Amino acid sequence: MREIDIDDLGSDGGSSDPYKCGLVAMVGLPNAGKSTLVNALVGEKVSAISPIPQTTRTLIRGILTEPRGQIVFLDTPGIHRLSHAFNHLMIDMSREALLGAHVIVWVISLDPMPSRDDIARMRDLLLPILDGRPLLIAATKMDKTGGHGMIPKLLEIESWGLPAEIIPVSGAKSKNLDRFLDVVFRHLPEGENLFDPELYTNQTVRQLVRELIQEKIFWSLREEVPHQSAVMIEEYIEPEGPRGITTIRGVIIVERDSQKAIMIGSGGERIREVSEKARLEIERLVGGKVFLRMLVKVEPAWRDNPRILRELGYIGE
Ligand SMILES: Nc1nc2c(ncn2[C@@H]2O[C@H](COP(=O)(O)OP(=O)(O)OP(=O)(O)O)[C@@H](O)[C@H]2O)c(=O)[nH]1
Ligand SMILES: [Mg+2]
Repeated sequence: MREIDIDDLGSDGGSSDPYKCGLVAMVGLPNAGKSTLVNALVGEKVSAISPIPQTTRTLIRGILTEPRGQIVFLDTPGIHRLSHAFNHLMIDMSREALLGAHVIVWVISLDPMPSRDDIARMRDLLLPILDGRPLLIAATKMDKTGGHGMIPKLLEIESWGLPAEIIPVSGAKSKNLDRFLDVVFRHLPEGENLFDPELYTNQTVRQLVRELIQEKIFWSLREEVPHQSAVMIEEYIEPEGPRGITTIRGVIIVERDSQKAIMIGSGGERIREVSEKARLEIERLVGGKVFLRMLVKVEPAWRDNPRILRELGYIGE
């Protein structure tokens, strides 16, 4: 997390600028690069990233506090076409973020660019609900286009005629983020911190752990298995002393026996790989040794089952 430097306060001649604070919804199509951008802006991994669309499933808040103000970024599930109840929930979460935000950022991938249909769908969703609020376009993945390749793509976005300032950025390579933040701060309302400035997310450690394990599943498996899986933390025991071990027991839920076999892998190879990769990141998160044990369980049609969706925290009590 960025430290607040007392010398910085007012040292840029901007001491008379009011302190700003607000909610900034980051929305867009699946795989656009929203979570990568939020993590880069906040400087910590608050949200899982993967090459598979629909990685983000819940509303995740990434908090950035600077001498000039506090931004609460709302990372949202990508807006996609609907099927399961679970997918409807994901879209609802994006909509909820959109309705409550002070600034709306449409994250658009420069490479690959979205299709015409997808652009029209997003525009139809966003424009009617702006209600006078500022819309920004974060044209991300600029590192993939090369300097010259970027210009025609930015011009194309401009030709869509949206009432939005367009800022090219790269979440993966942390490019142009300062400029992006300047623009966001310009549009934020005055206000006091919404969250403790020490926090970089409002998620609990358990939720961050779940997000990290889910991310490793997305990276280790392809096709439909990751989407049809979910992680539950059944037991989380804090270490006894400063050098103690955090014990975590969790379950990966899948929909069918065949998926369970894939998730476990031959001789347990796959589940070991997922657990090992997750464990290393969780150790970094908690700052100590971790014992992580994951089991795989079949729960047919869990994505349409309100009881399980509630247990997983995807819907409220
Ligand atoms: N080269 C490059 N790749 C990026 C950048 N941002 C994201 N990616 C890649 O794009 C893929 C999707 O990134 P995510 O951040 O998970 O995208 P998302 O919009 O959060 O996706 P959903 O949660 O599924 O809606 C991953 O493979 C990222 O590594 C970028 O700035 N440059
Ligand atoms: Mg995401």
